[in-house]
Amino acid sequence: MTTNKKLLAWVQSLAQLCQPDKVYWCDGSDEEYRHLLNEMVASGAAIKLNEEKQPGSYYFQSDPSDVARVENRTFICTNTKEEAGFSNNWMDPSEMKEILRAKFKGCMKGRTMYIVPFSMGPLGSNIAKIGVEITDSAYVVVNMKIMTRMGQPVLDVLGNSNFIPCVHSVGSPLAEGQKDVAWPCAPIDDKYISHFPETQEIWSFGSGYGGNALLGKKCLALRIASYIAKQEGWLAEHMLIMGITNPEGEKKYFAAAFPSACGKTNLAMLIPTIPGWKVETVGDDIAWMKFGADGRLYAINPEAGFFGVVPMTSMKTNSNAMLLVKANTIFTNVGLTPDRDIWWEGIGTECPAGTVNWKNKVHDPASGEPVAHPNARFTAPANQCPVIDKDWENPAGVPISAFLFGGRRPSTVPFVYQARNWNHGVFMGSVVGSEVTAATLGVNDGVRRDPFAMLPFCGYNMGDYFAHWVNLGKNAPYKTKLPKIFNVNWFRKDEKGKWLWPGYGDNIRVLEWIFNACDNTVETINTPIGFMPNKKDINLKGIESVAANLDELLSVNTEKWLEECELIEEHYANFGIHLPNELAEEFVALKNRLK
Ligand code: GTP
Ligand code: SPV
Ligand code: MN
Repeated sequence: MTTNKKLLAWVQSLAQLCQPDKVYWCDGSDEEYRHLLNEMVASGAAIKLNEEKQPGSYYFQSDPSDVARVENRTFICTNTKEEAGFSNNWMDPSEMKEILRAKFKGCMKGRTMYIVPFSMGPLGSNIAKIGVEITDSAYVVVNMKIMTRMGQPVLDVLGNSNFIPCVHSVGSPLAEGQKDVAWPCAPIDDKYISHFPETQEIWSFGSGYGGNALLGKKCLALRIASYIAKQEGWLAEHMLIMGITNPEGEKKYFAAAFPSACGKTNLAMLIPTIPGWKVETVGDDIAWMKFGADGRLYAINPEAGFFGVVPMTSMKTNSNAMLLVKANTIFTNVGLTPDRDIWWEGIGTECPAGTVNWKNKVHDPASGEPVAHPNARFTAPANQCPVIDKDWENPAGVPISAFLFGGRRPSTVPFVYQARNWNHGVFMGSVVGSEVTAATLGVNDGVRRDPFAMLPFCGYNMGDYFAHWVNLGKNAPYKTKLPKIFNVNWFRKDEKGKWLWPGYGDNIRVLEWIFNACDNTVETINTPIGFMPNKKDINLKGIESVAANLDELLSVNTEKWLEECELIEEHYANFGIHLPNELAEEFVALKNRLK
């Protein structure tokens, strides 16, 4: 319960607007969680998985049209289009409010309105932010229970203070006596994932999936938070946070920005294939960072759970993720076996006959259709991760030694290189590109630029965001304590399309080099694109056959890089006067070094 007047008045006005049958305040208890899931099992929206194989776990299939974030239906509503920048869909705030008022009017008829108070970041931490999500989806409530700190304890901490209002509806009201479907949602053109950075509000209509609906994640912790962070001088980034300990017992923390479905969760939980090294997980998707009193940059994971890509996860590629999801996990859009267990492509076992695919049809191997949707996800509590870092909930955060940028680049980009200095590192982040993945709908194939992996998540003009990064370096209390910046690429392929690098646990071999480069204990080669390793310093013990690929993995092909520069030119042209001079200068310097 709460006596927060603003909150009470807001809930009342939304109940009037949305006209739900019931209003329910979530307390965040385990009983409530079970109860909601039992209700969804009873209604046919969920299936309880085999208790022996997947204790406490549930299975959902989404509507086939509602399987990922929808970038063309995601809006940043700033006062001017210029403030949103070329990379965001812009709409005038009052125009959008008018559309939303019409959409939300009566949109919860026949449904329950759930009030979900949540904290991004440890409860009561001064870095944390409190939001309240209003939703008509019980699926969203149980996911928010895993992904955030949620319920009455949040209201207790909130007291009479301000919160970030987040309104969500699946956009599918029920007429009198109308039977619900398993996954209600609105048609694609009727979805509105809208953000009002200046007034710090989120309104999401028509989707029940992932970042469209779990509003603490991409909407609050990235789009709204990036806007706040710019004003207040900190960073809200699409980055994993990992602890890495060398055989001598020295520990560092790295934060890495890769676009969606490019390996953050896997890197955060990596199982080293070389002896003596240890990796521990702080977060797998989002990092909020501020300078500490000692001048170092400290990061917290604002989330409390992992919403991870399922396909290709196996005991071989990532046993930590497999152990993480062994119990108390929600699976969305994977396959369901006849004995109510789960199955997906790359799980490492044969698909049992009679397995039902994510579209609820018995799988026909001859059809060529996948069993799991490529963006099928698990939702699992972070504290179930076998390698969760002891400081993952430390409100002060963990000190970051290195930033890693990367994406899926089959050619051109070597598998590791280091920035020459801070601004060069910001330049590297600003030109990150990747092959398009299944994490988003409606984007054409090919390499797309996804600066800092933030293209779909920056709540304001991306050129100003680059300037914020440049300024952060300029104004850092101690320049020498800034994280070093690297670019990595696990996704190089040969002409036949085969991976040149084994990836996953073997990525520790690259992290080892980065760890040593942070301490300047390894010699580097000065190349036109940045500092690179000597071949001998990449530890290939146990994977000697890869040695033949190392030249290719570490090659800087001038011709290809000049082509890359043409693409960067096109990319940079989008920013107009918002492109910081420092980055334009870095680009000129790169071209000169390549000549
Ligand atoms: P989001 O949750 O969408 O932000 O994705 P993510 O960046 O956390 O990516 P994730 O770790 O879930 O990996 C996405 C896909 O890439 C999965 O199918 C992984 O199996 C695959 N993948 C991850 N790491 C590697 C790697 O080192 N090499 C190769 N070849 N594939 C990888
Ligand atoms: C991503 O796409 O980067 C995700 C999944 O982490 S979602 O929460 O749907 O945005
Ligand atoms: Mn992500």
